[in-house]
Amino acid sequence: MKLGLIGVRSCGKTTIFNALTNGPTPQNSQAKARHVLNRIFIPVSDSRIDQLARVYQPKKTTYASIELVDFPDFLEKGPGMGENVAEIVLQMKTTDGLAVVLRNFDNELGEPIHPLKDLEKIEAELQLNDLIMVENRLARIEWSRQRGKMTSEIEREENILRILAEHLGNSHPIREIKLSVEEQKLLRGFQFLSQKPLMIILNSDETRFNKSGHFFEQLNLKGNSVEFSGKFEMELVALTDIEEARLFMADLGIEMSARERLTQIAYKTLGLISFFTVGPDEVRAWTIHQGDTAIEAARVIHSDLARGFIRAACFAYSDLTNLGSEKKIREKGLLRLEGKDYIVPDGTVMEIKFNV
Ligand SMILES: Nc1nc2c(ncn2[C@@H]2O[C@H](COP(=O)(O)OP(=O)(O)OP(=O)(O)O)[C@@H](O)[C@H]2O)c(=O)[nH]1
Ligand SMILES: [Mg+2]
Repeated sequence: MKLGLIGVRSCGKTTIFNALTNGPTPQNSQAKARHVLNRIFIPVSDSRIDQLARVYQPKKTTYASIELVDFPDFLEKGPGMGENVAEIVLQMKTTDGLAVVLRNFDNELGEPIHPLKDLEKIEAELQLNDLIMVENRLARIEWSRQRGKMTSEIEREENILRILAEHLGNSHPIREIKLSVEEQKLLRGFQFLSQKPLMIILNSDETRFNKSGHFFEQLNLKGNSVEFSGKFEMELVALTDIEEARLFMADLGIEMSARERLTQIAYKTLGLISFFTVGPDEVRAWTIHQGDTAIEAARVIHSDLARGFIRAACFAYSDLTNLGSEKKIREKGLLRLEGKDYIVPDGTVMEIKFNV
């Protein structure tokens, strides 16, 4: 899963990225000059994995992870950005979801703080990008029509694109439109930005943190929201004394680490769940979407497992904690063999039987 950090200029994207890694990434300024994007895989902490590791004592324990990409301000079309804007947009298209960072701190220029306006600006830009794509495609379809090259499939595409164009023209994101499975398929290739799940990170300074009350509720209506104190939390991760860091966090009323808060909200917004594979070599968590089937889960592990899929041997993590061992799970008949269309529930321990 890939998550993009976006936002207006200097809202604190890189600061938050650093708070989610282990402090400032040294290549930042150089990378910025070369327009190389900062990326990192963030482990998804999960006490179930810790418990599974205690049971199986594997050589290696691997948490699920979310890839985070720190995007520069893509509204910035100033000198040096030029074709880079197109490149940035292309990269943004490859993400599974977007997290908009909103400035809630005084900046050096003393500009007013207006997170909602910044959010609207970003949303408008995402929609504009999509609208341009839709209109270009519609123009090409029209050209096909004039040359007598229409097919029923292109006509269906045209119909749905017209709906999108109207919707976008009225300043609504594509994610608000209910699409049939067939329509989703027709549109998948466009990778529309305003179709991507969107979450919000309110980036507050220490004096504003945890004091947004009603406003934060308002923000939550626009999308799943979480509050960070980017600069403060970036300094926290640099502390080697964990107890000291905990005290600082408690002082500000932060209950979970930045990583935990981010991965939780990403899971919620993207509709993600975890399943587990276990054994003496490795205990590992994997990320899939709610509603994904056993074969889709197999594909996340390796395409060969999906290609040669025979059955998935499954049991529930909760059965293991209740009964204490896999042996007891077998005795109780709670180890099931499921086919490729089986919808995998969160917390399933799974072994894919396959043949290639
Ligand atoms: N007081 C305060 N300042 C912050 C906070 N987060 C970021 N800043 C400051 O805001 C400035 C911009 O931060 P960056 O993290 O570089 O912002 P950015 O969004 O990555 O900027 P661009 O990539 O240039 O668009 C820096 O001077 C930060 O120190 C915060 O939580 N509180
Ligand atoms: Mg930055």
